[in-house]
Amino acid sequence: MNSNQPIAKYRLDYVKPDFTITDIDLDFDLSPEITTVVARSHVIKKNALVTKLVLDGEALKLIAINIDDIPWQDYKLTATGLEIYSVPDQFVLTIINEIKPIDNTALEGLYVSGDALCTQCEAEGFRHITYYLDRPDVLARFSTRITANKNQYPYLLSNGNRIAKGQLDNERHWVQWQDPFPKPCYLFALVAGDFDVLKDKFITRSNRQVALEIYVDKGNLDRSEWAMTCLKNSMRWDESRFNLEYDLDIFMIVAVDFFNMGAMENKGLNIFNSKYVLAKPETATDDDYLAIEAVIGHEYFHNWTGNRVTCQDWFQLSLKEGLTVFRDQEFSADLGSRAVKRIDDVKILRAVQFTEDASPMAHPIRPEQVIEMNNFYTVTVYEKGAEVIRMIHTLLGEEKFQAGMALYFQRHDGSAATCDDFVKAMQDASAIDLSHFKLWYSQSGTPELTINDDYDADRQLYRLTIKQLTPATQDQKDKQPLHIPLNIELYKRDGKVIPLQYQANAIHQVLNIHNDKEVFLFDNVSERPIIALLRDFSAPVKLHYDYQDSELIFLMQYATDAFNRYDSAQILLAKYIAINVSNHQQAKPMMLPESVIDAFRSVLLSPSLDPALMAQILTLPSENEIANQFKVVDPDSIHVVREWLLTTFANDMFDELLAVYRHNTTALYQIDHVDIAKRALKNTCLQILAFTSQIHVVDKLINEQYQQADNMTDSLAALNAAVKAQLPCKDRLLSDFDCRWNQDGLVMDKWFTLQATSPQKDTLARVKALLTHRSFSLNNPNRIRSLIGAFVNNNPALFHAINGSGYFFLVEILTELNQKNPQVASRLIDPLIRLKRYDEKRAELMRQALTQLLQLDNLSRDLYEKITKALEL
Ligand code: B3K
Ligand code: ZN
Repeated sequence: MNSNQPIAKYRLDYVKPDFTITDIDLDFDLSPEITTVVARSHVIKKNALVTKLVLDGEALKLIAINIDDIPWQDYKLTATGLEIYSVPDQFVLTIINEIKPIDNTALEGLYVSGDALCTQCEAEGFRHITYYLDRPDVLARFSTRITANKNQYPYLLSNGNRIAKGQLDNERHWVQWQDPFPKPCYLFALVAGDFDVLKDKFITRSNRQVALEIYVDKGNLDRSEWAMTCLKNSMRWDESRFNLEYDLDIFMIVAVDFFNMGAMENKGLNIFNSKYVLAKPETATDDDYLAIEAVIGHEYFHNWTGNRVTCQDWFQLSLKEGLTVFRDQEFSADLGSRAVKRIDDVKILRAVQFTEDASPMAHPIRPEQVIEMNNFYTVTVYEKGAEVIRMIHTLLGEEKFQAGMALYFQRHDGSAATCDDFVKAMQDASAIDLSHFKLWYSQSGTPELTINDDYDADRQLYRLTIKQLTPATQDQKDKQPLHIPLNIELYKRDGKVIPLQYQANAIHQVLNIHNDKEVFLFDNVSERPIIALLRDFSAPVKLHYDYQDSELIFLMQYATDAFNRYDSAQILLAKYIAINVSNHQQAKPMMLPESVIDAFRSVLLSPSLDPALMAQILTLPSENEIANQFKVVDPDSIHVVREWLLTTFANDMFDELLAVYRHNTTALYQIDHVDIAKRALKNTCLQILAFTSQIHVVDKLINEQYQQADNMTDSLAALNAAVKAQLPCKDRLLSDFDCRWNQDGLVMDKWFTLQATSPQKDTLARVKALLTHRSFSLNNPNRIRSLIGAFVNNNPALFHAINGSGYFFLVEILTELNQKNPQVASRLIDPLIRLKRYDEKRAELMRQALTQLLQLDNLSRDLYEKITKALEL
C-alpha cells in the first residue's frame, strides 16, 4: 500500500485562493510521444500576506520558469506540484513543461484516443497538462495555440473562436483559438486528429448565427445526424423553457472512443464518448437514441449551468450536476413521454442511488469530505441532486422556479457559486421559505415515510398520519426530519377524485411534511377513500403504507398520475416478491394470487393505455431494484423468484401477450415516440413470452424477430430474450451477431453485456474467456464497462456466487486497472464494497477480497478511499 496515505479534504476548510489568474496563453507543440506546453499566465496576488505561489502539477517534466520574462530560480518541485517563492503582486508567469500523452492510460489530462489526441480536465486533470491553480474558483480567459503535423492532425480544436491559423515547415501547421468567457481550467479542452465533420447552423432567437460542427471518426458521418438533431433541439428548448441563449459563434462536439465517462461540457468544445454520439438504426437501439438525446442536452445545458455559472469548489458539484440533470430530464420529458421519462429516472434512483445511500460511500448531495474528487461523480450528486432541484420546482411551481433561475444568473453569471447561493436565489425570487428544505444538501440517506390513515364515516373525516425517519448512514449517524413534499390524491371507489379540503379550505395536493410526525385532516369525504401517495415521486423517499391488494389494483387502473399507476403495480409486485423470497428460502412453493395476474392482464388489454406506460408497468423490477427491499440481500432467491414470476406471467397470459406482441409491430423503423412506445411494448411482451413453457413456439418467434429485424432495437431485444430465458436458439444467434459486428466496438458492447448478464451457470468462465475476444480490450473503458461492469453490477446472482469466484475475479481485474485507469477501476469496485448488505459468508469473502486489494503497491487514491471506507479503517 501507499506509504503516504492519501488525506481527505473537508468542505468547511474552503479558503479563497491567494492568487488568481486573469488570462492564460497556452501554446502546445503536439506529438503523442512528447508534447511541449508553454503557459503564459497573468497572475494577480489576492492575499497581501503571502509571497509564495503554490501550483498544482502531476506527472509533468518542468523545463523552465520565467517571471515577467526573466528566468526564475526561486522555486521548488513538490509531490503535488510547484512552489514559486518571492513573487511580486502582479506578474506574467511563463512555464514550459513536457508531457507524454502516449503513456497516459488514465485518460485524464492530454491523452491518445485511437488516432487522435484529446483532453479531459474535470475534475483535476489540467494539472496533468501544466502547473496551474487547478481549482474551479480561478477563472481566466484562455487563448490556445496548437501546432502539430498537418497530415496526422488536420483538425486542431480548442475552446472559443478560431482566430488565426497558418502553415509551417516540415508538414506542420498551427491554429489559434480564443475563448472570450473566463473559465476555470477544468473546462479547457483540446482535440487534434483527422475526422469527418457534420456541419450545420443554428439561428438563435436574437438572430445570431451559430456554426455547429460534430467531429466523428472517418466513415461515421451517417451515424452523426441524430446527434445534430438533438443539439439543435437542445438549443431551441433552452431558449424557450429556460430563456437561455447560446453565447459563442461556434459549438463543437467531438466523439472519441476512449473516454472514462459519458461526455464533457468543455466551453464550446464538448468531448463525447462516441457511445453518446453515434447512432443509426442498424447499430443503435431506441434506448441509445434517447440516451444520446439526454447526454447531448445535458452537456449543452451545462453551458449556462456549470460554465457561465460554475462551482466555487468541488464540494458544490451538485450545484451544476443536479441542476443540469434536472434540466436534461425536463428536456427529454418535454420532447418525449413525460411519464416514461419519470419512471426511468426513478428506477435508476431506486436501483442505484438508494443502494449507494445504504453503502459505505453514502454521502449528502453536497459531500463534506473527499479524498479523490473523481469518486464523487455519483448517482447521489447527480440523480438525487436532480431530485432535490425537482422538489424545489414542486414547491415553487414553474413560474417562480424560472424567476429563481433568472435571479441566480443575474447574481452569479461569470462567477463561481455555491449550493447556498442557488437556494438563496430560489428563496428570494419566490418568497418561499427554503431554510428547512436546505437540509437535503447536508443530510445523506434515504428517508422513510410510514403512513397510517383512518376514516370516520359519521363525520366524513379522513385522517392521515405521516411519520418520517432517515436511517443512519455510514457517514452520518444522527438524522433530522426533512422538509418533504408529498403529493397525494384521494379517490372514491368509482374512480372519482375527492377534492382535498378541511373546514371549507382547499388543501393543496402537495403536503409539506416538516416534522417526525404530522397529521393531516380532510373533511367532506363521503366514503372511505383510496389514497394515491407520492404521486410523480414527489420526493426521493421510501414509502410504507399498508395497501390492500385491491387498492393497488384500483390505483393501477384509476390513478390520474401515470407514475402512480406504475408505482402501484411495483408495490403489488414487491409484496409478492417478498413473500416468495421467503418461501424460496424455506423451500416452500411459490404463490401469486389470480387477482394479481388479472390486474396485469387488464393492463395488457386496456385499449386506452399509452403503450409506453404499459411496457413500463409490465416490466418486472430489476434484481437490483428488488434487492433494496431487503436489509440482507439474498441474490439467489431474488433471481429465482424473478424468473418464476416471468414464467408465471408468460404461461398465464400467453395469449394476451402474444396478441399484444403481434399488434404492436411497426412498419419502417423511425425514431418517433409513437413507434418507440410500440417497440417497447412489443419487446416487453417478447421478453416475458420467452419464459413460457412452450419453448419451441417462443424459440421460433424470437428467431424470426432476430432474422427479420431491420434495426438494432428489435434484433437486440430478440437476442436478449433468448439469452435471459436460455432458449435453444441463443448460441446460434450470439455467434451470428459476433460474426456480423465484431469490427464495431460500440455494437459489440451490447453483445458483451448480454454474455455477462446471462443466467447461465458458467457465465463467469465465459466472461473470463471473453477478455481475449478479438473485439475486447482492457484499455477501452466502454469495453470494460460492457463486459466486466455488466457482470459485477447486473448479474448479482453470479457475481455474488457463494464460493466467492465473482469477488476474486474482480480483484484480478482491479489489480490490473488500479494503476492503468484508477477512475474506471473505482467505478467497478462499487458492488464489492457493500459487504454489510450480505450474509456472513459472503461478507467475509468480500472482506478478504478488499483486504487483498488494500495490499497493492501504489494503490490509487480512488480505490483507497472506497476500500478503507468499506473496511471502516
Ligand atoms: N462534468 C462531466 C463529468 C466529469 C467527470 C470527472 N470524473 C460530465 C457531465 O456531468 O456532464
Ligand atoms: Zn454534467
